[in-house]
Amino acid sequence: MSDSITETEPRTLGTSPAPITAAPMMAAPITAAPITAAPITAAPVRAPQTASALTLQNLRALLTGETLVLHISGFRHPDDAQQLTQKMIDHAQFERYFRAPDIGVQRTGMTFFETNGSDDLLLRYYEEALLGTRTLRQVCSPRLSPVDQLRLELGDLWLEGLRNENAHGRPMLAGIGRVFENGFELPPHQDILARDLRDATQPPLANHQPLLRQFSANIYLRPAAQGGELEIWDFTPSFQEQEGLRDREFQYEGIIARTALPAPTVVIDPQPGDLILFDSSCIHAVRASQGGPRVSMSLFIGYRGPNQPLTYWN
Ligand SMILES: O=C(O)CCC(=O)C(=O)O
Ligand SMILES: [Fe+2]
Repeated sequence: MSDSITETEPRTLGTSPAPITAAPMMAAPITAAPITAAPITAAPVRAPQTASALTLQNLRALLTGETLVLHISGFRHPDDAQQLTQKMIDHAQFERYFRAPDIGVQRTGMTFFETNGSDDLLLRYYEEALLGTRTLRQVCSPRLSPVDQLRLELGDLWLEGLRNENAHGRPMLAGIGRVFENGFELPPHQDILARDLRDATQPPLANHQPLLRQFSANIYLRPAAQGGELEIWDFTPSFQEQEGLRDREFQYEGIIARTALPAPTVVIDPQPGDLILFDSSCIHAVRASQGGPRVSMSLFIGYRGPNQPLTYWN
């Protein structure tokens, strides 16, 4: 079984399907079926790993797909997380995602995912990317931005290095802050660069290689007083399967109906200063939070194999 995320997913149904394949040891894949589909009965298979620091061993286990989620507690000191939360709230500018305006989650810089189908937005993304990266660093100053710390630590461990994802020959955004508005969930979805590239108006560079895996990395600065748990399903539907599971209540077509899903494989209640990394092609969601904004910072990490540099972007 191949476990690569391909970049050749069809733009529309029915053309040269090359789905994202299931992770190793997955439950039997469901077939694409619309709203009437029976609930998926994905068996919980891969366990989360918790640790007090990133190591080459726990990083490798995550990258190779052995671990579903890597939870580093105390990546930043809780006091530090509190100070950074205040800086973010006082100095960062947040807005909702252009592509998901009905979801109460706001981010600092505009992300690549939002450029879909628009030349203007793609241009704007690249024009603002470097400024967005630097602004987030500036907001954290004189403290080290948790996103920068993550880049440094990954670079220390991964001898093949770490570089900007560079899909189009221009620096991509590297790091966002996020606030989750009171009472809003981030509904089940997948984050897959191949799909975002397919939706962009410019093809990637000719030498742009597909990723084997993509990870979401989040550093939690201010978790919600109630709710705000991260839910992950050890299940990676293909593009066609995802379309069959779509929740049409939401504007963004990548949202998956909760009613079509079994209980999540893992539910994590992040604490201030924690770092959590997980395979973002697996369905994941954030439960509705109450009691002040849930504040975090986020970065995608790309993996192309043991002898390739890791990459990062938003
Ligand atoms: O905030 C979280 O816990 C996860 C948000 C998310 O969907 C992601 O980082 O891909
Ligand atoms: Fe996500």
